[in-house]
Amino acid sequence: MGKTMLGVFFGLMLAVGGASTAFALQAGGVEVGDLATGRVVGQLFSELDVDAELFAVEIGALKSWYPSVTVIDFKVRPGRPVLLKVTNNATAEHGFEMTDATNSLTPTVMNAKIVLKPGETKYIGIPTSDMFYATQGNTLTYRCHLHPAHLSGKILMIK
Ligand SMILES: [Cu+2]
Repeated sequence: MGKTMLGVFFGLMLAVGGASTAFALQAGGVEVGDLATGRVVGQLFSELDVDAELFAVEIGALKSWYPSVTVIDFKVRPGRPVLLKVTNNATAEHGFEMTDATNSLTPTVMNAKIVLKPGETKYIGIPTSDMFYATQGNTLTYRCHLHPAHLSGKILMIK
């Protein structure tokens, strides 16, 4: 019910904003949770397919999100929400922050941000509307906001 109201609200915002603001659609639908209980736009995470698995890894002194590039092809993919599985395979806490680097300073940008304990796994559900309308280009970047030297990664979207 709450989600439906939110959808109606954003729909109205878009209608009122019209063509004057190309990116008027708010990115409000991103949800972080566990596989068993998480849901996004009314759909349980457990009923969705995982689009990508991402891992925080430490290789000696090197900290990285792996893999560094993930491609999601929306031309062949059904129109369900995107589900990412993020796991910290390292021995220290690491952050996961995903956003659109091109317009990361605008309030409407798509943003998902969590901190993972060592060994912890979380799921991130993203409505496809957020992937399409809250990003300017075809690239989303994910990085660790706890460690500036921690190597980042990208999701490339084929729209
Ligand atoms: Cu880190």
